[in-house]
Amino acid sequence: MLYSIIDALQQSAVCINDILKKCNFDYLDSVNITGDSQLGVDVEANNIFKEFLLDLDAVRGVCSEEESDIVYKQDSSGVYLVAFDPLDGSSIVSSNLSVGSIFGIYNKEFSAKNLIASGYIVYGPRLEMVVAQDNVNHYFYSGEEWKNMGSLILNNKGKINSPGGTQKYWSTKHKILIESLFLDGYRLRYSGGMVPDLHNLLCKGGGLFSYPSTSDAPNGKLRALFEVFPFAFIFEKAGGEAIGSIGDSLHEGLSRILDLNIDSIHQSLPCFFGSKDEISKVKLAYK
Ligand code: P6P
Repeated sequence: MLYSIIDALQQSAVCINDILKKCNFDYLDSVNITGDSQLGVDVEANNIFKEFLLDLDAVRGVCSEEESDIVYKQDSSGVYLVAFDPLDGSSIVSSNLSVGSIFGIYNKEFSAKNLIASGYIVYGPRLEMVVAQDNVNHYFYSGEEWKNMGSLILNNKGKINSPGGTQKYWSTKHKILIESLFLDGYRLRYSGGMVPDLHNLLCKGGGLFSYPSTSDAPNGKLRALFEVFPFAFIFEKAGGEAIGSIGDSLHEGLSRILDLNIDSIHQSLPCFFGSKDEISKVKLAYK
């Protein structure tokens, strides 16, 4: 049953990849439920995912960054719910940087404990897809078929520092943490696209990606159901860790993201993804 969902996501990826190669990147007059401006291709990608996924018997409903509410099928016997960010990184696609789609497959309920598989698609020099279940499997599209490139595994300690959010609004402890990694020789890799930035970490053996609570965004920016939970699942399956907090992380400790509960489907949270060594440094800095 899960295979039919992965197959539908792969077909969606090929369609969206084709559109990205040919479309203009004009903004629409509309914004989505979280107030993000929308490109025409955001809406097209959203419709492609909905069409392929809602056509499956296994799928009972979907939840998207571009939809205000969960879209349930009438009279469905399906048990799976799919949350997705159809095109993450609209703000950088007009600069022709790599962007991506993110998905999480939930069993019966949109909650971290019910997440059973997740992954993402990278629209880059090559069309690639990563799917995490027991392992983190990496594929590329040859133009005719999806070829398995093997598994992605994180080292215990990496070399990349990928710090998100506006530095002017970072807390003092976050500034000290990020600076300490640079003083330790970590390399800055940050494009502003969650998918390519985290894919880079996974492909290059690890490090730290952070999108913290900031004074201008106390609950972070990245959304739990279709961005943070899927990547938390992926990083844990790749041998790393993912921590964050629901609420004001400036004053509360950080917890394992997949133990957290959300109050609304578009809720965002501060998040840290990385190799074990770097995540232990984050826990210390935020103690
Ligand atoms: P900032 C893209 O808009 C996005 O949602 C993620 O893909 C990315 O990680 C983040 O925002 C970048 O945000 O504030 O660092 O530019």
